[in-house]
Amino acid sequence: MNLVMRYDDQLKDSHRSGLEDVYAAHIHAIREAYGGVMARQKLSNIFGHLKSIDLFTAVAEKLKYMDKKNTDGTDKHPTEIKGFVFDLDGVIVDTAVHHFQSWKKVLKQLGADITEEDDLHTRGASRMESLEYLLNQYGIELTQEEKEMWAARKNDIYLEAIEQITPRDLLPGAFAFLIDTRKAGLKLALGSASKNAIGVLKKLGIEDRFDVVLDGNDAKESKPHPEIFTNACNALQLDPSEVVVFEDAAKGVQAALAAGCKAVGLGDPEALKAAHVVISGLDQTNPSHIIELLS
Ligand code: B16
Ligand code: MG
Repeated sequence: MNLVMRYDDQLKDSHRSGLEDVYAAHIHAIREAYGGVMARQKLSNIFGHLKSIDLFTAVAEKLKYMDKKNTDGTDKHPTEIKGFVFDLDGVIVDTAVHHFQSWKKVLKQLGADITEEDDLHTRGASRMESLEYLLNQYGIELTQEEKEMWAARKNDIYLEAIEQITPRDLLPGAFAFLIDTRKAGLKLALGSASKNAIGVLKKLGIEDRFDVVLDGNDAKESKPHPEIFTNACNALQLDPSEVVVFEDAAKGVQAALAAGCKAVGLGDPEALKAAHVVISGLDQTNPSHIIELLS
């Protein structure tokens, strides 16, 4: 076990699920062998370690399953999926490109040429968090007042870019997927970092399709903080383990996992490798298939 603990930081991205299994099996065996208090003492360093590498929630989830199987003899999967939470930009509509192009124009005015690489850092992050990242990246210093002015300017450019959005701009398969989610009896939420989300949903004609809509006004912290997805689970009255989050941003996937949800990444498998499943778009799958993949 010491060997696993020494190298797991390197393994946790590429072999996350296997690593969780190894820890869960070890903890389970120690509990069986020693019982309550003594087992807790023996395991305290492992628990601390798992928290430090962000695997604690996932391993605890697997343990719940093992404990349940042990006590009632059933092999029922512990986490029946009951709800889906959708990110907006880059999952339902292709506005991610407009966010990036708007930042490009703003940073140009500030004397910097941003690159595609910067998209990885701003995608999914709040407006202010994105600006802070870009200023830091290009060594630009501004007062708080100037930052607010440039953030507002970025938003004006973005709003102008999305002015003409219509239901035709829904990403392929998105509308059908929302309908099928409802038909499958699942609850639906939107969990976007964008303060413009409701306006965009209205332009797309899908503002009534969700049980709950949470946007950039409903969380103080920016993804990868789990707040927006924790709030979405609470609003849906579901345990995070019963919820699947659909995200196009690595920061969003991290936020979903940190909230204890399952994560489906949409886009580049390399950038989204922490997700439980990565697909290229909602047109490639359907709700039942996703549930099957995650069970
Ligand atoms: P706004 P999502 C996010 O939306 C975007 O991915 C991110 O690029 C943007 O900075 C953020 O919304 C804030 O957007 O400036 O409109 O408030 O992907 O979480 O739906
Ligand atoms: Mg997004």
